[in-house]
Amino acid sequence: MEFETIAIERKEKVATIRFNRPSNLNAFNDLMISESIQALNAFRDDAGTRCIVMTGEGRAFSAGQDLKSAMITSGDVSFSEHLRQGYNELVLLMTQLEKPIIAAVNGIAAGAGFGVALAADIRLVSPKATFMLAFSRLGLIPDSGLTWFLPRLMGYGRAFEKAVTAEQISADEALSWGLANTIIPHEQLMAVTHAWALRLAEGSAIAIALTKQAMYRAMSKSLEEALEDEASLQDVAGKTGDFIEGVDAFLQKREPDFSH
Ligand code: T3D
Repeated sequence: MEFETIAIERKEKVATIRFNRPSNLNAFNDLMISESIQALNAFRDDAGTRCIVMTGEGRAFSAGQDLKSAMITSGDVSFSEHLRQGYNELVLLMTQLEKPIIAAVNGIAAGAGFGVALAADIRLVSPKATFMLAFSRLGLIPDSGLTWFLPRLMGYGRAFEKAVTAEQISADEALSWGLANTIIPHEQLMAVTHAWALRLAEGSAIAIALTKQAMYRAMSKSLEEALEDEASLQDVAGKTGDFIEGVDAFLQKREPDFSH
């Protein structure tokens, strides 16, 4: 796969997508959105890939929509179409993908870049990472899933405050408000992320896929509906070789091998 705006890498069942427009703080132009979608689809279909990492080249994760792109500067824009065919597709693909995605947040994640970071399943962040809802400074509203993710993760009050003030959220705040899973020293971010990704890659792929599906579905369900969904998905998980291997491993007092 040849890409212009992203760099990709495969190492030991872990695929990495690195946003690669550092001179613009990895702002998303249309090509970077579509290449990210293309790469995610390819890794979804690649049996050898069990976990995906997304990160940014240089000092940013991503500064969001490329404000210098023709899409913005021409003044002749259907935002709704641009969102539907771009960020909405990317965010939905990430959340529906049956493989875990880790965002290694190496620097600022602003606007749609913030949304993309939140669409990952896990966020490992450098102390240099900051998160920013830049939209209000442009007279826009949060998009790319941010109105859905943020109140769920850090509560409506904080989400609304950061949306209307566009103040940056530090790595420490992100950790204490549930946006980040952990903070990792900057120089070790990619090595530690790879270790996390390998751990997920070695887990039961079916159990991870169904857990992701069940949790996203539960967020729009009643408790009764979520319990019922868990029951039917557990039927799927319980009929796999991974369940047999997991029980065998427990009884034989060894680590399970889910590598098939
Ligand atoms: O339909 C739709 O798609 C609408 C959807 C919109 C989604 C959105 O994402 S809207 C939000 C867009 N993003 C922003 O508003 C953030 C803009 N950037 C900034 O506010 C600042 O750059 C940062 C706070 C992120 C970082 O500040 P700082 O001082 O560390 O860096 P800088 O000097 O501002 O930026 C460095 C370079 O990156 C600079 O280029 P230059 O002058 O050296 O040639 C700057 O212009 C460029 N850059 C930063 N952000 C963007 C960008 N270029 C294009 N688009 C950007 N978003």
